Amino acid sequence: MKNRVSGAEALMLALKDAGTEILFGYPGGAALYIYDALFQQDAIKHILVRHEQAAVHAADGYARSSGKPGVVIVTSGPGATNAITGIATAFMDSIPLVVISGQVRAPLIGTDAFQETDMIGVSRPVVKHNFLVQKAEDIPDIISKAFYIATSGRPGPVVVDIPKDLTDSNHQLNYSFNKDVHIRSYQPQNEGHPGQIKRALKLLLESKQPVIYSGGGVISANASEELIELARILDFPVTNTLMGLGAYPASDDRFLGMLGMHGTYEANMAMHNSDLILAVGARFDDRITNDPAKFALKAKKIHIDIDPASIDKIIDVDVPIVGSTKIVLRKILNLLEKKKDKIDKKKIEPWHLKIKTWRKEHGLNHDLLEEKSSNSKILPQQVIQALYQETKGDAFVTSDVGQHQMFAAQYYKFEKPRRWINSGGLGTMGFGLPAAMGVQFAFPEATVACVTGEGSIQMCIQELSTCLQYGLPIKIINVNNAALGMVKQWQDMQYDGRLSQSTYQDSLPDFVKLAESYGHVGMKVKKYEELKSAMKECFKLTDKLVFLDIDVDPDEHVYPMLEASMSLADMHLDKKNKTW
Ligand SMILES: Cc1ncc(C[n+]2csc(CCOP(=O)(O)OP(=O)(O)O)c2C)c(N)n1
Ligand SMILES: [Mg+2]
Repeated sequence: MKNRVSGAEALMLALKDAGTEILFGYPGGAALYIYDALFQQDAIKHILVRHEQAAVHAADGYARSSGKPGVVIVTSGPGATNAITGIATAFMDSIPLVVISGQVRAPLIGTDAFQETDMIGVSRPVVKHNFLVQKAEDIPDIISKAFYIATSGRPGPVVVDIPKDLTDSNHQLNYSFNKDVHIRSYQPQNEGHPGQIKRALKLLLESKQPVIYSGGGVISANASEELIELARILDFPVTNTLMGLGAYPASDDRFLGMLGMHGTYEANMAMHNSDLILAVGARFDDRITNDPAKFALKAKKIHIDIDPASIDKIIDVDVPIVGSTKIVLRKILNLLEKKKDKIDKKKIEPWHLKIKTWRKEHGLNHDLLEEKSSNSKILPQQVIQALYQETKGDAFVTSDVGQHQMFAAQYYKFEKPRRWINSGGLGTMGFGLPAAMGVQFAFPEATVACVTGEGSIQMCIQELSTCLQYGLPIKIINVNNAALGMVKQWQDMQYDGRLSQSTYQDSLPDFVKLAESYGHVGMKVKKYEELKSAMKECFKLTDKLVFLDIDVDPDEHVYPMLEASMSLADMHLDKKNKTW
């Protein structure tokens, strides 16, 4: 290796030394020295997307599915601003990303130079941290720190903005890479306070009506095994947030399904009536609590979270434990091992019976797939059930945002973590397809399905071209209700059915032809009778991208649905019935 390298070469070496195997990006003026250095190496593969937003979502899908940080490179100005939605999406869901943005030459910064945007300023509210590189010699250290910050503590996106002149061949530096990062002002607490853990244990052993409420923090810390062990030892029911699905196997009897805005009746009722909530890697956001002043008033609360800022932010808790969900759960398990005689599963039995009654009364109908409607229209829930059946519950499923996302969360039973990939916090339409690309790059042999809507898919449809270039056999399941369904549902329910700008007046494209023009296979399904066979045919084409465009009943709503500003027990159960 050359001793003296340029900033661009140092960047490539540092990315490689930080473990990068794949980069998602799009070139432009301010990044051209970097792209030139990329051209002259073969350690890192680069994926050329068709829009920078998609580069970030793809890196994000790669990170969510593999657990490794996603890496992105974009140019300055419009390249950088196009990346912002993707960065904000990752930030809201605590996904580790390192995003390199080119910047105008250092002497031009602040002069409104061509393609200049203050990326540090623009990205600040939606990153965990950002760096403006000031000297070429700093590049290796900054990259090392960026990966450390992105992946440690509560993970998140880190932006590294690099002025073009620092990557040219005039600046030569001696390259070395320091993996042992130490930042005095940033030291995540992983261990959990032993005193609080003991207090938590006492509450866990006393409770008669407990619920484990677990979220994305269990998945990001790979703590699923510990969660399952704890629930089984204590015989506690478990509910997952939208971000936490898969952390606890959906087929287990103790699983209540998702909670919150479109959570199951039994999950929301169990939370509302519980005497103890063990929150693990979940953050009590508004889609979960409904009115915080009415949230689970009878329950004591234990909150395990890596981010101290999450604790007491929305709901005051009795026992706060700042630490890695994996480490803290393991410590609780170790203590329980010595107190096995104190575990009294009998006293929880009536609670399990109560939950069973709730499930019986208003639980999700898992036999829908077998029920033909009188008009042969396909229900969106049936699409998800057919997908589940065809993939045997073992696919990676990405989704976009809207009704189809909620139906997927409710009806695809996730057994493993990192299989359900969706934009929970920001709710970004356009996420599904590029995220699926990232997943497919992380797992080239795996079955990857993107559940989407005709609205969302059009927000990053250009990525069909990227899929052709790299031969990605993604299965796009377009739940086509010819409307911005979730918007329409709200307008139906809260705005007297005035459908303001939520339908397209017959202007949708022919998705079959569209898929074909991009070089893929397109299939249309209109009738219930065709659904299962079409799904089968779609997944048989293992080496092809298939766009399955399925017309569904446009009048279907997602239920249960919480009534705003009330409690978790105040749900619309269908178009006519509600709980209050
Ligand atoms: C980028 C973006 N713009 C707007 C919204 C608001 N929004 C939420 S759901 C939705 C409708 C989505 O329509 P579609 O993808 O067809 O899904 P459906 O609800 O019909 O299943 C809209 C517009 C959003 N979440 N993201
Ligand atoms: Mg739609």
